[in-house]
Amino acid sequence: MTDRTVFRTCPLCEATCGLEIEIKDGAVKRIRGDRDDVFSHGFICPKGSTLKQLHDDPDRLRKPVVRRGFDDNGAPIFEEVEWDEAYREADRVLREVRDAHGNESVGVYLGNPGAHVLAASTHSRHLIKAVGGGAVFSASTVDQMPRHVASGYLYGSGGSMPVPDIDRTDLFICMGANPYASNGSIATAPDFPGRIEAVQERGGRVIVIDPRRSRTAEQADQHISIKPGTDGVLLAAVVRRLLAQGAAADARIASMLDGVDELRTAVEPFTSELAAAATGVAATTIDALADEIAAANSAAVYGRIGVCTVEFGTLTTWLLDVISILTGNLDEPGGMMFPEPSHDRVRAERPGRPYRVGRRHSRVNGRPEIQGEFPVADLPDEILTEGDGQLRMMFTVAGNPVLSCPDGERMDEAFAALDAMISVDIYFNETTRHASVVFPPPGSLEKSHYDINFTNLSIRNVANYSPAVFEADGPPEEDILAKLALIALGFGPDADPNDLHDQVLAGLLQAEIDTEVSPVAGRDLDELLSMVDGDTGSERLLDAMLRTGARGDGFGSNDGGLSLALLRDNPHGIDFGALEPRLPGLLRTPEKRVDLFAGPFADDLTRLSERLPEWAADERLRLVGRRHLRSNNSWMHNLQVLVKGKPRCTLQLHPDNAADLGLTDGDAATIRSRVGEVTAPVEVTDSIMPGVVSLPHGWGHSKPGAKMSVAAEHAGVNSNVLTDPTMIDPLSGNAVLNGIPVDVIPA
Ligand SMILES: Nc1nc2c(c(=O)[nH]1)N[C@H]1C(S)=C(S)[C@@H](COP(=O)(O)OP(=O)(O)OC[C@H]3O[C@@H](n4cnc5c(=O)[nH]c(N)nc54)[C@H](O)[C@@H]3O)O[C@H]1N2
Ligand SMILES: Nc1nc2c(c(=O)[nH]1)N[C@H]1C(S)=C(S)[C@@H](COP(=O)(O)OP(=O)(O)OC[C@H]3O[C@@H](n4cnc5c(=O)[nH]c(N)nc54)[C@H](O)[C@@H]3O)O[C@H]1N2
Ligand code: SF4
Ligand SMILES: [Mo]
Repeated sequence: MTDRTVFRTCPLCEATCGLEIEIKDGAVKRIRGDRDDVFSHGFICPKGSTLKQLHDDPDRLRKPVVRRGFDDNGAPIFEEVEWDEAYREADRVLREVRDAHGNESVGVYLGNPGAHVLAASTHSRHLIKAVGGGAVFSASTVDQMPRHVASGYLYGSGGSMPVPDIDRTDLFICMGANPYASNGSIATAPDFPGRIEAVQERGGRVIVIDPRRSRTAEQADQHISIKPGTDGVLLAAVVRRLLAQGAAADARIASMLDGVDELRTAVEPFTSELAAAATGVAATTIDALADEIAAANSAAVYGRIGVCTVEFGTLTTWLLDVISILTGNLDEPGGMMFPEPSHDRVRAERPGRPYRVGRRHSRVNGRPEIQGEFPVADLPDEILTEGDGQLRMMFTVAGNPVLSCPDGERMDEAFAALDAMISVDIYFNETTRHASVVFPPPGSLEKSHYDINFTNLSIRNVANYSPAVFEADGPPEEDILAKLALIALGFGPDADPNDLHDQVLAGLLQAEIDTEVSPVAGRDLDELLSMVDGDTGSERLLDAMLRTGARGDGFGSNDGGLSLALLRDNPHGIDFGALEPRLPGLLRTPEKRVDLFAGPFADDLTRLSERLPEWAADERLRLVGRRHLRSNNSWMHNLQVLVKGKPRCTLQLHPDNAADLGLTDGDAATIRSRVGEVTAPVEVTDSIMPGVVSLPHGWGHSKPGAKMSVAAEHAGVNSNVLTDPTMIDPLSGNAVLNGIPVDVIPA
C-alpha cells in the first residue's frame, strides 16, 4: 500500500472534527487536526488521534465470537468462528427462543455509537422492525429523550431540536453541560471551547449553571451553582420574572404561538424567593439572570445532560425553549436555531398531527412508549419478571447497558439471565460477554462515515463524507445489520444482505418518485437506481438521500447540487453557511402553531411546585456525574493513552462535607444509594458545591470474562450501580442520573 494522507471526520463524539491521517507502510503513522476542514479548522481533542490505537487494539474483535455452553464453574466458553457459522448460530438461537416464547420475547437495545455510525443510522430501524417484538430500548432514555419529547410537543417532531447559535450570540447560557470536557452535545460545534471564548472576545457573556465549577464554568463570566435536579424551578422563576417585566415573543413567533396566558398562570407559584430556597441560587441572581436574557441583543439558552437526566428533564428542556420564545431568541440568529441537514427531504406542506406518546405500555411497569421506545431503566424488570411477554433474548447494537444504564448490578443480572443474546460490537465487554454471538463490525477506520444524526444538530449547515481508510477483514456493518434483519424475518442464515439494501433503496426512491414536490417526481425507478453511487448498502442509501434532499442534485435536475460524488471531491467537507430561520416551515404541529401547552406541562409545573418544600428542606447528599476529556462513556478505557495518569474514577466532595464525614483526599469512601453501593477514592475539592458529590460514569471494568485488558487494569467503579431505576422523568422515561440521594461513609 502506498504512503498517503487521508482526511476524515472523527466519529467519537458529536463535535465531528476533521482529522488528517498519515498512512505509512499500511499503518497509521500520525493523526492530527485537518486545518482545512470547513467546520473544525484543525481542532481536535486528545481522543481524536486515538483512532490509531483503537484500530490497533489487540482486544478489538476481528472475528465473530460464539458461546459454546458453560464450563463446570458456570463460566461461558467462547470460540472465535467464521462469519457463516456465526450467522447460523444467530439463526438457531433466535428460532429456539421464538419457538418457545414467541416474538414478543425478543428485545433490542441500541447504544450511543450507533448514532455516529452511518450503517447503524441507516439500518438499525430495519433490524428493529424485523425483530418485531416491540420491546425497544436505547441509550436515548439515559440521555436526551426529554429533548425529543419537548420538541415533539412544541414543534410536532421529536427530531426538531434547536441548537445554540454560539457563533453569533451575545449571551451564552450553558446549563448542565460541560463542553470543555464533552465537546458539546445536541450542539455539534467542533472547538466548542474556542467558540465560547470567541463569544467573550467579541464582548459577549457566558453564564454556566452547574453544581460543579466545571472547566466550562471556570471559563465563564459567571458561574451559578445550583442544587442538582432543581433547574426547572430556576427556569420557571425566570419565566415568571420575564412575563412580569413584559417580555413577549417577537411578532413572527407570536403569530404562531398559543398558550402565553396559560403560562402566566402556571408559573405564578414560582416566585424568585421560593425558587431560591429550592435551588440554592439567590433570588437576586435569578432576577438578574432573567433581566440579562431579556436585555441581551441575542441569547442562546442551552441545556444538556445535567438538565435532561433529572426528574423534571422534559419540563426543564421545555422551559429552556419557552425562555427562548419569550425573549425573541427562538429561530433567530444568535439564539436557538434549527439546522437544516442535507438529507432532509423536500416535502409538501402537510396537515400536522398532535405529538403522541403511549401508543403501547411496557409490560411490567406500564410505562408509555415514547418515540417507539420504553425506558431502559425498566429493562431489568422486563427480563427478570416472569409472565407473558417476558424478554428472553436481546439484540444489542453498539451499547454497553451493563455499565451505562441504571441499576448496574441488576442490569448485569438481567443480561446473564437471558436465554440468548446477539450483539453487534467491536469489544467483548461487560455487556457483550453475556452474548450468544458477537458480530464485530469494521473498526472506525475501516468504514465510511457521514453524520446523518449530527448534521441535524449542527451549529452550521455542513456536509462531510469520509471513505474507509483501510479495507475491513469482515463485512460492512450494514451487511451485519441487514443479515440479522433478514434472519429475524425468517430468510435464514444464507440470506443476501443486498436484498435488504436494494429493497430499502428502491422504497426510498419510489417514495420520492411518488412525491409531487420531490426533485425526482415522476422519474423512472430503474433509471434512478442505475445512477445511484456508493460501494456499500449505506453509501447507496446516503447518495439517494442527499440527491433527493434539500441541496441535492436531483439526479440531474439541479446541476452542481449535492451528491456523494460531490462530497468525495471535497474531502474537507462543504459548508452551507450559518443556520437560517426555519419556522413555520419546519413545524409539524396541527395548524402549524406552537402551542406551549400541547403537552402535559401544566400538570408537570404543578408536580414541580409540589416539590418545592421538600427541596427547600433537603439535607441528603446528592450524587451527580461528570465527564473527562479523555473518556467516552464506557468504551474507550481500553486505550492506554487515554487512561494513563492519575485514576479518574474518584468521588469528588466539598471540603465541608469531607470534614463532617472525617474524610480526606485519597481515603476510600463507600457511596450508598437505595439500590446499591460502591467504594471509590475520595477527591476533596471546592469545585463542587456543598451537599453534592460527583462520580464519573462508564467505569467498573472488573466484571469477569470481559476481554478488555487495559480497562481491567484501570477498572474504577460503576456509578450506575447507584442509579435508582424507579427514578425517572415520567414525561420522557429518561432515567435520573443526576441528583441521586446517597449516603457517603468512610470505607
Ligand atoms: N451515570 C451516568 N450514566 C450515563 C451517563 C451519565 O452522564 N451518567 N451518560 C449516558 C449517555 S449520555 C449515554 S449516550 C449512554 C451510553 O450508553 P451506551 O451506548 O449503552 O454505552 P457506551 O459506553 O457508549 O457503549 C458503546 C458500545 O458501543 C461499542 N462500539 C463502539 N464503536 C462501535 C461501532 O462502530 N459499532 C458498533 N456496533 N459498536 C461500537 C463499544 O464497544 C461499546 O460496547 O451512557 C449513559 N450513562
Ligand atoms: N470526553 C467525553 N466527551 C463526551 C462523552 C464522554 O463520555 N466523554 N460523552 C458524550 C455523550 S454520549 C454526551 S450525551 C455528551 C454530554 O455532554 P454534556 O451535556 O456537556 O455532559 P457533561 O460533560 O457530563 O456535563 C454535564 C454537566 O452537568 C452538571 N450537572 C449535573 N447535574 C446537574 C443539575 O442538576 N443541574 C445542572 N444545571 N447541572 C448539572 C455536571 O456537573 C456536568 O458538569 O458528551 C459527549 N462527549
Ligand atoms: S472533540 Fe470529539 S470529534 Fe473532535 S477529535 Fe475529540 S472526540 Fe473526535
Ligand atoms: Mo449521550
